Amino acid sequence: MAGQPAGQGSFDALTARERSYPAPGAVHVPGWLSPDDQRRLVAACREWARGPVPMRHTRLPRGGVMSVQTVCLGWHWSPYRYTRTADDVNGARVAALPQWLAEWGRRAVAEAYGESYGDAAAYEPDTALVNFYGAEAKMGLHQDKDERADAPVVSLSVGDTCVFRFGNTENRGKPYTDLELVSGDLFVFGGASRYAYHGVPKVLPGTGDPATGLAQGRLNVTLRTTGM
Ligand code: MD3
Ligand code: FE
Repeated sequence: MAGQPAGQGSFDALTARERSYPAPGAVHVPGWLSPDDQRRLVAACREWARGPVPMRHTRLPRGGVMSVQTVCLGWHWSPYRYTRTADDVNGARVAALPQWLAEWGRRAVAEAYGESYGDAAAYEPDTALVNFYGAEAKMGLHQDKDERADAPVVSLSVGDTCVFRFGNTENRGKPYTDLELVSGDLFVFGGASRYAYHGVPKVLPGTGDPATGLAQGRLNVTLRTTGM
């Protein structure tokens, strides 16, 4: 910030959340998406939510429905597989994963891992899951293991802050770490963290900035490589 007396530090710097490495292969980069990028992502999600496959609460095999609403790009995820058509919704083929979003994924992997990752330019996500959380939505602890490739998962969050629970690779129990995911945050999960249990125990309503285009709730977009 301009006008700061030398050596005093800014309020921003005192409260800035720093990059962290909660586990091997897991990188959290707060504020990675600019306000413009967040607005662009919200606007795109709003279009994807309309179709060709509408955003909906995924039905679970035993009769439940997820509290989160989801729409997929590239491949359609339904418990517990990927298909090209949304046979559990309207049978339509999902929209393509746009090049610009795959490019954000490559930039995310490159910036999160730096030199330590083999070839971020070769990271080619082929699906995105767009999740919308209303005030009451949650996601229980689970592993993402329906992909046949072990490439990293890139997670982008916009809107209300949530509590994100990041666990171990063995079971749903402890040890786990709770951290907040704030609008604009990037998280990359690769290597030893790729099959860690994780979930969203709660959203903190009213914490998002309506200037993103999202008046309420939380959006999370994950980029993945299905290996299909
Ligand atoms: C850790 N989504 O869609 S993103 C999911 O905020 C999912 O909507 C959550 O879990 C959300 O499957 C969490 C963070 C995340 C995503 C994928 C991971 C963490 C991960 C894959 C492996 C390990
Ligand atoms: Fe997940």
